[in-house]
Amino acid sequence: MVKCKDRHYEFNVMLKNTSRLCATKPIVTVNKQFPGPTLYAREGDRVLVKVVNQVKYNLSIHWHGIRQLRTGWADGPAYITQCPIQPGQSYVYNFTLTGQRGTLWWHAHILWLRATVHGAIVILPELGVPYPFPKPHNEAVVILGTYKCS
Ligand SMILES: [Cu+2]
Repeated sequence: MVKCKDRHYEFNVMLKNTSRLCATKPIVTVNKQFPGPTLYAREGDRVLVKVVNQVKYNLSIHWHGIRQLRTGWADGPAYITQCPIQPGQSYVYNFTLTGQRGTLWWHAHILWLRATVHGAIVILPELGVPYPFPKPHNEAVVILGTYKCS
């Protein structure tokens, strides 16, 4: 029997002072992490992410590449599948990982916020199901991004 879990995450979208190359300035982050937190789940799990908007911009989070089967409203593009989450408001994304595994990513789906509001989603196979390749000795999540100095 397959045991599926609920995976609860809380994403507090907030400012963080960050130094990169040329200057220190506040950037919009999730939980003051840049890149944002890595979300881990197994195929078949239900993912519940409470996004709390603590910045002054409207925003939404898109789960890039996640199949939204009968949960289209959880996909995330602002003004397309949902109204943006307004400052001071929160929204719970609720979707089930079905028929896919591997590493994807999530990102803000509005304006320029995706430049700093993004992170990885690691979908592991169901418990007891091996990878379709020899088990790696080690795994690391790599996130590529750009950061503009202005
Ligand atoms: Cu995307």
